[in-house]
Amino acid sequence: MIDFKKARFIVSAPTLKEKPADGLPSILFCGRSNVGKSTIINNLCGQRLAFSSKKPGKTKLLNYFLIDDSFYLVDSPGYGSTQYATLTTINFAKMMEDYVKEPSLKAVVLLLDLRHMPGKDDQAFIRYLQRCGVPLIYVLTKCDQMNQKELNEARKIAEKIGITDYVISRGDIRSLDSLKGKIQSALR
Ligand SMILES: Nc1nc2c(ncn2[C@@H]2O[C@H](COP(=O)(O)OP(=O)(O)OP(=O)(O)O)[C@@H](O)[C@H]2O)c(=O)[nH]1
Ligand SMILES: [Mg+2]
Repeated sequence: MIDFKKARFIVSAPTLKEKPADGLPSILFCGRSNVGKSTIINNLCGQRLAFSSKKPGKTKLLNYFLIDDSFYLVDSPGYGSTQYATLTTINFAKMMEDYVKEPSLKAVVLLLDLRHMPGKDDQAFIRYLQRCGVPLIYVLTKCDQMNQKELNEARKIAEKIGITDYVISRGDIRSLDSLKGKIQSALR
């Protein structure tokens, strides 16, 4: 069993050149700005390691958090055609091109807020990762803010774009355990 609570910040990397050189496996968290990437990393670790904010565009670099001395959870800046995506100091597309070639990348955790239809950027990103053969773990975030009708709607949208296996994230223990299980499997 992985001890997610044994977590510490290691480095903020502007490009993959600055990532830790130990070759340990990494799990990369991606999604549009404000979807909840930093928050879910904090929830997984049970501590406030990653900076989250009400304002989009908070995370600006690749932030490496070492978990249980064995692998990294990597927080990333939001992508997409939002004004906030341009606030980041990294070139997201170029970073991903490099990252998918990294043998250390075990999975991408893709966060989607399906109160809105996924944007073209989300869909292009999903197709890209599928083509590259990177294992994808889908998380539907902010489900705690949805009523049953909205949740059903979100499920329908997910199905429509071919997402059948996903974690419904409400920030509760059950959804976090489910995500931990998927991360653990990806690391095997
Ligand atoms: N209700 C609810 N709010 C959430 C959830 N996850 C994140 N938030 C809120 O959404 C806002 C953005 O969260 P962040 O974790 O900073 O989002 P991010 O994806 O890291 O954003 P960037 O770093 O800007 O790309 C914060 O105000 C969080 O408290 C969730 O599951 N439920
Ligand atoms: Mg963030």
